[in-house]
Amino acid sequence: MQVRPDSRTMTIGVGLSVCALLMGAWYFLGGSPSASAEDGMRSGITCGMGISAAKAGLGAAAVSEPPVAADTQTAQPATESPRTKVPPPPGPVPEGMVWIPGGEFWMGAEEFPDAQPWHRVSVDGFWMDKTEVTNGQFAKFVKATKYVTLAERAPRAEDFPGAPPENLVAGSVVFSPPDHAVKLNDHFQWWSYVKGANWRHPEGPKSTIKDRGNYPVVHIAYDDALAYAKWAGKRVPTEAEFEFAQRGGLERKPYSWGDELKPGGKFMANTFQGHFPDKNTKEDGYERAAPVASFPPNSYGLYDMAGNVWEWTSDWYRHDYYKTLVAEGPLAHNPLGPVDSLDPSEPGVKKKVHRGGSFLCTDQYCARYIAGGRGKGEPDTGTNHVGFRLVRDVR
Ligand SMILES: [Ca+2]
Repeated sequence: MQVRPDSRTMTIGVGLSVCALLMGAWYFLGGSPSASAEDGMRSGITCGMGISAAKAGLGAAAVSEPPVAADTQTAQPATESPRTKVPPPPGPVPEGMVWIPGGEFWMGAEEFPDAQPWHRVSVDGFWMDKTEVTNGQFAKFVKATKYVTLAERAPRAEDFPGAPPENLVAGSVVFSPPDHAVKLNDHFQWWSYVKGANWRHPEGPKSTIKDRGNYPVVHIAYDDALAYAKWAGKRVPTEAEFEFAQRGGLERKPYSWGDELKPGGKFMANTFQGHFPDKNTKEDGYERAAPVASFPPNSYGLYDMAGNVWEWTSDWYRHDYYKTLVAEGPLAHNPLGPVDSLDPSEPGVKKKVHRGGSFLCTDQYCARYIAGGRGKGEPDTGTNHVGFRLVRDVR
């Protein structure tokens, strides 16, 4: 599999203008440097913004890897959520998966412009990985196939005309928070292209996944997820399948576990607490990704369907897709997403939908741990808060 020249070329070619567009979009959409939580949700910003711009630095903007603080490990006991009645699976349960029965549901979220309007969707039943794919699982795949992820491949000179050869270094985009409060419209303040960052070295070359075998694999590009899926005999879920599974049978609830962010004062997902992006108080126990299944599962038995790391879906991202879908009829069955992609904050950059939010989501900034919240990213770009999980059809 090759690096997609269209995407990376576009990114490096328009790096500075992308930044300008981001800033322009921010103000156009009503944002301000002292954005409130409501601003953060309504303006359409996500905690992934600025990633393209950071990547455009390829080498030139590479920074030393950020220090890795030890997690406080105030472990959350993974107690069960109240379970809805789930029909029995159609056959033997594949290892590590759970049966998602399929059905009809309300899809959307009133908190975000690109997740409106609410609309009726139905999906067929499918198997889904209980957890995000882990480093340990991905290592088995790499050992068996010798697969090399996109972040481990040096960018090709022909894809980046004009870039100095010394800048064409393999790496990936890493969350590198400043040590002081910054304006939330300057994404360069917390995303950096780090030479040598990849799934084996999530925060940079000196970091390691030793003792992180049960953490979600990160720095996974969409094509990396496809390659793993082919090997595993599975596929990337559609956006509708992800949301159906995420909601766990609960109708139009803000969270995959119900109505409250912290029922009984208990954290239900790995998100960001404190002051974004400079001070993570990690009250939930984790500064970055947590081991999978560190928090309670939803009613279908799925872990980390909110927070921890963003997960790829197979749908192209368009901010207006739900409006189009509603115009086509009262019920969409197994929708596959739009045929093209449009993110108004970065027009011309094709993106796939991310789902679930990450350890960087906070009510101060993007809040997309809320059920139905949508993220997006270029298919050739993973970061240290993007991973995946897979589904399998009934055979
Ligand atoms: Ca956290």
